[in-house]
Amino acid sequence: MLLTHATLATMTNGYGLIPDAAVVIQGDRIVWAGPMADLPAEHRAGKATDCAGRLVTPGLIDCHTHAVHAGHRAVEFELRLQGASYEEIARAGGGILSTVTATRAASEDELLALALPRIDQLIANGATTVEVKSGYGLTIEDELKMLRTARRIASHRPVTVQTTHLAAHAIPPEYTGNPKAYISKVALPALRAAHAGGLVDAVDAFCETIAFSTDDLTPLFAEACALGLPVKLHAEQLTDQQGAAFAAHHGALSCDHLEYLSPPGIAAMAQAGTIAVILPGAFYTLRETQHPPIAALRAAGIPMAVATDLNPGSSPLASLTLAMNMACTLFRLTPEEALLGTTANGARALGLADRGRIAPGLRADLCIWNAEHPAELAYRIGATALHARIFGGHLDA
Ligand code: DI6
Ligand code: FE
Repeated sequence: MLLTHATLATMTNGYGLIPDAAVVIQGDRIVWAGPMADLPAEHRAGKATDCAGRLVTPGLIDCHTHAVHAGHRAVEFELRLQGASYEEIARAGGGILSTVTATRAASEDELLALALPRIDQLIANGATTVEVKSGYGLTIEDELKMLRTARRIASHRPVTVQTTHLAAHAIPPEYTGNPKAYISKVALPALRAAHAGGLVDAVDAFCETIAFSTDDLTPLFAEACALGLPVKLHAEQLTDQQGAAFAAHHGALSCDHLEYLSPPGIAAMAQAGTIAVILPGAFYTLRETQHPPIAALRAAGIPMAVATDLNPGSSPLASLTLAMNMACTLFRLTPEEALLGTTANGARALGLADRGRIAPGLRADLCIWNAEHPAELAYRIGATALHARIFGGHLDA
């Protein structure tokens, strides 16, 4: 396949813009990308798709979602608008645990049928790689059910799915007041079984007063390291638990949320090369007022990714371009940082070296947009500008 007359944002050195460019694809790989004038003669013969000046970017990467779950929490949305906080609702047995009840009751086929329309919305806004977490099962079997469902998505839709084990998401009623017993009796055996079944690519946890402490999580992260699985952490979302430093000391791929991140966490992340995943959908939904320390992250040279956090409680958001808009308007990321966050840095947050930029040898996952300039992707609100998407060298029908 040959793309001609594209405005390329290669995402190498910022946007890495190349006007009037061509991209050559063989199989599922990019084999050449550069100015039309330099296109080697042997590649000119391919079947050409004329982009007519349209913007072409890497396929977008959503590195943090909870897209597999049952039920919704619109009633909690109403309660929060009447003044209840996210923590109050969680402590009263709502919140994550209400989604756990609905998810436990659903069959694997039902969960898949509920997840696919959410994945379709992400795809319609340009996603080609989506991370999906467990964490609404909280029994060994229900966590495995969620991970099997996440794996099945990729055989139903043209998208790469990376699965993350998040059994340490909340303490289920059976273990109230006993997080350590929950970790040893459920989270650890679930992790070993998921790993043995090839169901898990990374391990995550929710480090928070309403969930788990770093002390509770030590055996889980030790087991992940022993199994050779990378870790990541929901850190410093609602309070500062020093979770980011804990995760960074375990070589974490990413720390996510980070509204209450403090200087020791920033230093540890910089030292470990941990990516900061910015989730403006949760900040917006919870009407949070504390901003993640963007300027300090930038100053420390910590790469930032941007994701939807698609989930029924704190972020019912299924558009990466809208997440990019929110990251700019709410947190003052530049549009260039926002697009790096859903491409090159989103890939790094998942430990994927084969995507996120447009360069020879990388996967041919591309978006063709009805746009002239890459800043348009973060600038528009709620209207997708996607013209076409290429996944693994195949143009979507
Ligand atoms: N933080 C979040 O924003 C999501 N999980 C987490 O640990 C929210 C999950 C939910 O409210 O259902
Ligand atoms: Fe999350």
